[in-house]
Amino acid sequence: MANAVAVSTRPQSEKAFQRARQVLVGGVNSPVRAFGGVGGTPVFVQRAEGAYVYDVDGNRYIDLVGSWGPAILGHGHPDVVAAVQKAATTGLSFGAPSTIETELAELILSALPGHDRLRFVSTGTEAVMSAIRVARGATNRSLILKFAGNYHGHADGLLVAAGSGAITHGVPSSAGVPAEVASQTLVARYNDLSEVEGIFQVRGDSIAAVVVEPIAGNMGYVAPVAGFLEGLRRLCTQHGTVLIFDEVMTGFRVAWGGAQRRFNIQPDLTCLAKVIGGGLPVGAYCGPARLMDMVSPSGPVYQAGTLSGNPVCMAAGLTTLKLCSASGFYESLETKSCWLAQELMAAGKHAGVPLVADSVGGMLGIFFADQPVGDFDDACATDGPYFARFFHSMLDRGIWLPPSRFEAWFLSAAHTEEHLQRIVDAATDSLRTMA
Ligand code: KE4
Repeated sequence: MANAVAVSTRPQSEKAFQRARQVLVGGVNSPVRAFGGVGGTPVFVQRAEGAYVYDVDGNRYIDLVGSWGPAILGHGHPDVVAAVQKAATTGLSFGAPSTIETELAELILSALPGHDRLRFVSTGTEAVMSAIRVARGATNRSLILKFAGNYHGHADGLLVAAGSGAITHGVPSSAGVPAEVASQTLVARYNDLSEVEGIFQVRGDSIAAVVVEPIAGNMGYVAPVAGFLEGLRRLCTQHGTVLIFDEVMTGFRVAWGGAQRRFNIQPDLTCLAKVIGGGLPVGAYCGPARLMDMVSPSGPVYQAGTLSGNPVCMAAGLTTLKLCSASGFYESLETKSCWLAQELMAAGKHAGVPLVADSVGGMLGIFFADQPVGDFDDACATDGPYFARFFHSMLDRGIWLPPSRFEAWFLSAAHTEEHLQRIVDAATDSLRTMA
């Protein structure tokens, strides 16, 4: 078998998992890592370097998870590691302002026209929940509108028809969220502008915010159809609703800045995380001063965080973004992801297996389906069991895919043509032997 590492058992991962689940809920610290979407025992990682992760059994894998997006340079980039080490020698956390926070904020805002204020937090969840609070404070309205299959972190009001680990584990609407909270969240079908228009016709003047993944990556990879995002912009402007682009995944992943730069659409607030932390915990929300200066201590919307703007995390993020700003960086990633998506579709065709793939910038995704996937229902209708078999077949061939069909795949600057060819060879072999 091409690239076969002939791994069918991973005794050290098995052992590690048995021990972990005695003390860690489900043996993991984030549900999607538990392999619930694909079955089997989660693989425990020993270390990661460049395009590779190494498990505790000594197996090496080409990594397409990329820590769910942050590892855009590849794992353990020496410049990022050196910056983190240097920052750590001057203290791990101050609980006071430091100039590197300003430096990273200036760099991020320079990539986002129309945004002139930013607040760092520690996760994407915090970024989105805070942006929603700003929108509610600015409009004095309560309702928010999200899209089925979009995932915006685990704040109560957003765990309604959520994607990513929520749908992977079969709970798109979480227990523990009071009905009165969930009732403040309206849900529409992604890419269905007419449904959104209908909602706005009836309730538009009560909607504080529309929050959307401008390119969806949490129901698998689903691109916006032409006119969808533009329509959201028009409706929000018309009704005085705040348009929030959740670019936690797409920010500095699909372009310098993010999806809003690709589509030339101006949201009112932008949420970021993942790449801007370079692998350390950093999130951010940003927008024009007229909105952001509502946040404490400048305004009445409260939000705070002990480790927000942590200097060591800032060093990782600043070094990462500086390297991403190099000329041709995103073009090179896009060439790789586009080639890989095309080759995977060709492999499916050759094997007689219905497989659709799409890509943008440094992210891509596949579905085992015979037509393009445009929304959450389509994604849920794709062949989950087949994906699970494919996942394990690829893992046994040394290719680490995200362990759920409801996730996007991530490439890095460290993935070479040889790595991509090995992914295609492993997929070809898997599809042939699985037929
Ligand atoms: P965090 O709170 O996990 O940092 O970010 C939440 C979030 C918000 N918005 C978008 C668009 C996101 O994709 C995420 C988190 N993404 C998932 C992967 N699909 C994180 C992986 C996990 O939950 O372990």
